[in-house]
Amino acid sequence: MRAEATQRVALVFSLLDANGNGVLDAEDFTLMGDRVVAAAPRSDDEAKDAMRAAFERYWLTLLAELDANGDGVISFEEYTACVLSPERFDATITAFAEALAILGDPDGDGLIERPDFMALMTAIGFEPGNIGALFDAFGPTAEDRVSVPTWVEGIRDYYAPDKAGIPGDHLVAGTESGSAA
Ligand SMILES: [Ca+2]
Ligand SMILES: [Ca+2]
Ligand SMILES: [Ca+2]
Repeated sequence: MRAEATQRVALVFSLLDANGNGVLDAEDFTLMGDRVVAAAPRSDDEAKDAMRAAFERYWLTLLAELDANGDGVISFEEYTACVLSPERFDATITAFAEALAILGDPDGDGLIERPDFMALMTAIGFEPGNIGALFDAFGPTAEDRVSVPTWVEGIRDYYAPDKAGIPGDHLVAGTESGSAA
């Protein structure tokens, strides 16, 4: 596994632990779903329901695949195993990525505007400076938008164990100097 992949996974674990108890549990994903949906006030109910459902599916998949000791929560050690067999999470991650990107496209034109992107990614917990760097790395249009498929692919790459120097690495950078490819 690439070091960058380990760093990406560690960051996501810390953000997903929304209730801050040190492990991933069902409540984390309810809290996170509510938080992300609240950051998309212009999106319709269908998109919001899909986002909440995607967070729930995300949790149920983690629980089914990674709870090695069967205690009903996912420790960091258990979580890191997810990057070793990404094929088991591919469908869930893809569904999650699509729900998030569609939530970020309230006017349904297939393009994500920077303020919507910033709002959703801030709700998840990423650093604003890093979110902006990620958006730039996606190569926005002259109108400062990125396509839904670009974001979906970016999320999928984020979870890939063999990827380095990808746009998603910007999210891990503590400062803008940490993102060298
Ligand atoms: Ca937790
Ligand atoms: Ca466990
Ligand atoms: Ca749009």
